Order: sequence, then structure tokens, then C-alpha cells
Amino acid sequence: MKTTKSEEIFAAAQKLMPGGVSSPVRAFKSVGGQPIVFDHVKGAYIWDVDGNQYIDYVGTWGPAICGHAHPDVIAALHNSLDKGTSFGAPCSLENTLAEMVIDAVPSIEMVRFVNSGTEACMSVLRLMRAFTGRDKIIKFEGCYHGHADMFLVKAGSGVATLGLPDSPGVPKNTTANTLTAPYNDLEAVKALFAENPDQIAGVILEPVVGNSGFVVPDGGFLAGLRELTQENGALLVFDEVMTGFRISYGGAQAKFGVTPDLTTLGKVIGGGLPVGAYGGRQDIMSMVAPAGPMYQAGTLSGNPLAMTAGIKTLELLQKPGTYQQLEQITQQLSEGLIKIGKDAGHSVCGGYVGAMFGLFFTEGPVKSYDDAKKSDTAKFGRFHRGMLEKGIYLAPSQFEAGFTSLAHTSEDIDKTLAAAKEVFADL
Ligand code: KE4
Repeated sequence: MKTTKSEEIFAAAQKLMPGGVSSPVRAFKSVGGQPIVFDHVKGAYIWDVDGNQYIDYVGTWGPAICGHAHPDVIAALHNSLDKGTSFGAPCSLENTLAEMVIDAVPSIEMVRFVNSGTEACMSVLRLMRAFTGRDKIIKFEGCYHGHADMFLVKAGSGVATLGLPDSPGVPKNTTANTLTAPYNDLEAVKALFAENPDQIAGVILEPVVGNSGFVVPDGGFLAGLRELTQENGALLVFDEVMTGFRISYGGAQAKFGVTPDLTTLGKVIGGGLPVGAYGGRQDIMSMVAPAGPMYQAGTLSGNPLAMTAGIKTLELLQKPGTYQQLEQITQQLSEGLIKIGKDAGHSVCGGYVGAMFGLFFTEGPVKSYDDAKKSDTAKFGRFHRGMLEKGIYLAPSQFEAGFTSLAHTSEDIDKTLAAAKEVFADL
């Protein structure tokens, strides 16, 4: 593929912005080669500035679940634009999206909108501490809850991708209250509660992990955490920024039948515009200012354009058969990739839930971040490069997940599997 324009633009970008990107994982550091510079996106496809077309399995990291630039979303935004882009005041669109989120997500009785998943997670952490009066939290190795200081402890996603020892600039005392356990290890969580009696505000986790690569909860893990938190007067928080409205309309908590006390959301509920949210039990949420004393605020929170895109996206997802279609296309892709990889003699494993999937270059099974780190990341990089050159755009890191959309067709999957067959053969 000719990518000269991408290279020129990216070279210039590196002089203007750290690493030439607005978010680290986009720099392709862990897969090598130059990132492609997007010109425009539509449905399941990307076009780069050199005119090359790709089938996209990143979907701007989750929001594009209805396909990029869905005509109904774009039309709704055009209608909203003429009324202004931001009010900084109450707007009925906030009520509409709030009602949709509350109706959809079992744990959410009341919700607050913010502008990113990071903001949602840092706010929910403050709320956990405000409600319980306790300072310690438990997170899991390899889970990523945005880049707020308190969470940059054995985090996943870009922190894992870049192999960063968490991050400089985070004072020791900020993370002193962040306890960690291996994912899927209930005994480790039990031990932390025993070692820190009455000091743990709550447990926060990705109910299906997308930031260590794709890792599913063992049967009983989520229910076990629900029991352990209840027994210890601690809160259970599902970070559904990635899984929300992606693995089912009610998220992982609906899919697995375990209801947390609080939930964070992002990505899909913004339909491609900046939106995050946190919500949950009424008695907890009523602590949030100005209803209660826990402070959190934001200039652009609930802005009419982002609300419009979110509302239209969720309306599209409410259509009957949506999640069967998403699950079917993702199954075809995930099972195909693993079969082709194994048939070519490679150690690969992975899986899918709803419209989210993952592929590891290791025998597996991958049940935790330690398992994920056994993957052959160099081989993943070569696979990524090979697929890119055949017009297939995968997440540029072994420690990320893949995303499908309602725009992906069976033909797109067949093309992707045919490309994978050739790339695996050359690996
Ligand atoms: P944002 O601040 O990036 O909107 O959300 C942070 C976040 C919180 N929780 C979960 C489970 C997440 O997956 C994320 C963000 N996901 C990454 C992809 N792994 C966003 C991509 C990026 O960092 O550029």
C-alpha cells in the first residue's frame, strides 16, 4: 500500500504533539511501522489520506457500534447543530439520554454525564469513598479505568502496550490506597479484604476485560465479587465504558446477571462524541453535588451535540435482533481467526462476547494479565502489519480488544479471514 501522505502527515505531527498522537495507543509503538492517517470513515470502513480502504475492527475504540458516520446519527447532529453546540445549562436531551441509560442498565437508577470514561471512573472512585467513608479500593491487574492517577497501578491498555511501569508523575501516596489482585482470582480478593478489614470502599473491574487483550470472567467470578463486597460492606463497581451497550443492550451486568452498585459508561453512549457517565443506586448517587456533598463538575458535560449522537445511537441499538446480528458476525470472525491460526500451526487463542473479541498469540487459556503477558507480542506485531497491508485494520496492540459493528457484513468477515489465511501462512 502507498502510504506516503500518511508518513508525511505523521512526521509533521511528531514535531507538534508528543509521539504525534492525541492518545498513545494510536502511535503503533508496540506493533511497529507507521500509523495510517485517516481521511474519512463510513460504516465498517476507513479511508486513509492516500486513498487506501480498510475494514475496521477498532471502531474508534468502541463508539462506532452502529458503523461509522451512521446516516441517522449524522442527520440528527445536523438538526441539533443549528440550535447551538453547547449550553452549559439544563437541556431536555440530557433527560432523554438519562432515561434511556436508566431503562437499559440494571444497576442505574440515577446517572451523571461527564466527558470521558476517565472522568467517569475518577468520579465514581470519589463517590465510592464518599459513600463508604473508606479510602482503599481493589482493582485488577491489566484492567484499565482511564488515566486518573489512582488507577495507574498495573493498568492495561496503553500502559501495558507501552510496558510502562505504571507512570512517572503519580505520587506514591496517591496509589497507596489502590490494592490489586489478579483477574479471576477470588481468593486473592478475599485475602485483601481480610488484610484490610473495614478499609476497602469497593472493588472496580472490567466485567469483561478489553484492556489486557480480551479476557472473560470465569463462571462465578462476578457473582463471587458481588457476595464478597456485600459481606464486607464494600461497593461493587462495573467499569462498562467498553462493554456497555456492546455485549448486550444492558451491558455485561445484564448478560451475566450480576448487578453492581455503580457503573461507569462511555464510548457507545456518546455515539462518537465525547461522553462518559457514572450511575447506580439512588441512595449513592444522591451524594453527588449539588444534591449531596460530593463534588464533580464539567463545562461540556451533557452538551446537546453529544447527547444527540448518544440518543440516536441507542435508538438504533434498540432495534430487535441487533445483538443477535452482532454476536453472529463476531462469532464468525473470532472462530474463523482462531481456526485459521491453529491450522497454520500457530499458538493462538481468544474468544468473543457480543460485539467484542480478542486474539492472543499464545496457547492459552488467557484468564489474567499474567497469562496475557505470555503472548508473543512480536508475532502479534507482524500479524497486525500483515493484515494492515491487506486492508484490515486491527487494534495496534496485543493488549487491546477488537470491535465489530452492525455495518460489518458476512462478506467483510470472509475477506478478513481470507487475508488472515495469507498472513498466518507467512508468519
Ligand atoms: P476514555 O477516557 O479513554 O474515554 O475512557 C477510559 C476507559 C475507561 N474504562 C475502560 C474499560 C476503557 O476501555 C477505557 C478506554 N479504552 C481505551 C482503549 N482500550 C481507549 C483508547 C485510548 O486510550 O486511546
